[in-house]
Amino acid sequence: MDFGRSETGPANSEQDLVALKILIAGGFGVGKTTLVGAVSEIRPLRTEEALSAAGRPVDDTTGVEQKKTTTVAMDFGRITLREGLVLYLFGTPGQDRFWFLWDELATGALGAVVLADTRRLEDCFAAVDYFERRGIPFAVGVNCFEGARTFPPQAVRDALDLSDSVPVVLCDARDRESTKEVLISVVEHALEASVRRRTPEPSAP
Ligand SMILES: Nc1nc2c(ncn2[C@@H]2O[C@H](COP(=O)(O)OP(=O)(O)OP(=O)(O)O)[C@@H](O)[C@H]2O)c(=O)[nH]1
Ligand SMILES: [Mg+2]
Repeated sequence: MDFGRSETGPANSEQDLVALKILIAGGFGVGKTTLVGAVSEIRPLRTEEALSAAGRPVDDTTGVEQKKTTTVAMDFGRITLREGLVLYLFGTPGQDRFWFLWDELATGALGAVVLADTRRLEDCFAAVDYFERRGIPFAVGVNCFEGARTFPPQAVRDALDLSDSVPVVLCDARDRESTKEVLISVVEHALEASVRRRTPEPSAP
């Protein structure tokens, strides 16, 4: 699948369609599949498998005890942010044993959402690190589970040692409007980053 600006052909020649690829990443059980399902306008593709007794020692469901399945390849969904601007959402698997899929999923991505749960913030360190190292712009969506203490975005930014330009947005992964806010913030952030990259630094006098 190609992403970016594409000509839509003679029927729609005045209008370009922009399709952007966004990854939804973060630790195990943080709500990635829930987010893609909540916001997608098509029936999301899911690759869920039941959590088994064999995986219990490594699949820590503390805080999400109702969780019965886990993503083993990817989630896929689509949302039209406005006419002519479509986001294709790719949810990553959350467990370390599926890291080998990330490079494939990240190819061609404009940006990423790193979902975080403040009860287990350390679970998203690896995702933050992954996108920082590759220079892929990302926003942090703090999925506010009931019963979890709410921290202001600045406290999460400090705890994750993020630069001031990285958006940190409180959200509810089950709520369409709330997750749309996170997606808009990552698209804006990624577009600003791409403009910055293309604008040459003014040369010293
Ligand atoms: N209360 C509450 N529950 C949530 C929220 N988001 C997700 N859940 C629940 O938390 C569990 C985990 O959600 P998933 O969407 O499967 O998480 P995931 O990040 O895709 O998990 P993996 O793919 O296994 O890493 C599910 O039981 C959801 O119903 C939320 O915002 N609030
Ligand atoms: Mg999942």
